[in-house]
Amino acid sequence: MEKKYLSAPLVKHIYTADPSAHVFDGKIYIYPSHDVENDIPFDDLGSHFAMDDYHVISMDSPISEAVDHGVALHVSDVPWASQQMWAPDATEKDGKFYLFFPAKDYDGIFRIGVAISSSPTGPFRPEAKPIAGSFSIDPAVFKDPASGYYLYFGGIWGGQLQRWRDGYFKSEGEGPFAHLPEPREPALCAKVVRLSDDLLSFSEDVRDLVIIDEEGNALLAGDTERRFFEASWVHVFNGKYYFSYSTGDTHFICYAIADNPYGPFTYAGRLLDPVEGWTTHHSICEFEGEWFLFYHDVELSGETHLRNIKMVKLSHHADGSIHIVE
Ligand code: FUB
Repeated sequence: MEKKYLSAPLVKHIYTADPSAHVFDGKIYIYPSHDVENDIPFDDLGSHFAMDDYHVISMDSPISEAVDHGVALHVSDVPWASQQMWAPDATEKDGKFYLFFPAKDYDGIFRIGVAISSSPTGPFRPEAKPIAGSFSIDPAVFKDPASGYYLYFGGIWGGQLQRWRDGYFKSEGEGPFAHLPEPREPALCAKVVRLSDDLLSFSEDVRDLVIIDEEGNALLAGDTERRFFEASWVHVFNGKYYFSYSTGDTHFICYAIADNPYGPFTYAGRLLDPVEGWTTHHSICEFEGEWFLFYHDVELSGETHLRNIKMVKLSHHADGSIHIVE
């Protein structure tokens, strides 16, 4: 059967994934992972995602050409990082641009770092150390007009979230399934924390972002079609906070809604069906009153670790629910 795709890759000369999109000064800026070819065997820890730099992609409008601005940050420029520059995000404050990125430190533990630039396209100058108290992957920075900047993060399996217990990294036990809760236990939560005024540190203890069902019960670890896996994102629509995320091994992008940035968030449904490739990771961005979903699949390569970013229109129904992208 002939394959049909909903939209085309935004760039074709490099492999890109995990697109975090924002509008700065009237233009769209996308902060993706930069996938690279390698010979590392596939495993459930994502070792084959062996990226070592970031490029920033910009678009004057949703129908404009996507422009690659070259290397914005390389792992060799980050004193604390050894490998695996996974999904980043960025924000703007007082004319400066802040790139938040996860990478493994020299002990093999994922941490989250910040790098700063005077331009949204970089180059970004990294801080000497990761954010104190940071761990796991997939940072998403959210600017709440009402209350400041928040960082959402976390990912299970290769993202190591299950290995953090009581503030310590459990080094014993190998493999993605070590330390995961039992199916009848509450699912592991994404994390949320308010950032300091300079955006370089956490201003409070990291909190669990709890997703509850319609009866108010926290989702269980065995509820794999709804529980959080990775790829946090937050947007605000009609005064409500929408937390969207990947369910990982069941390949959905789902969302949950709250009245405040911390939650609890009530599960509300799926917004993107499974794409071609194992991973799915997205962002949601408003441009001149229209909403867009940025996502990835593997149309260009057919290989799970060589992805390409795409975008498509997204619509909210009158009741606040999101029209699923199939
Ligand atoms: O790109 C590496 C990892 O794959 C990301 O951090 C996850 O969200 C998944 O897309």
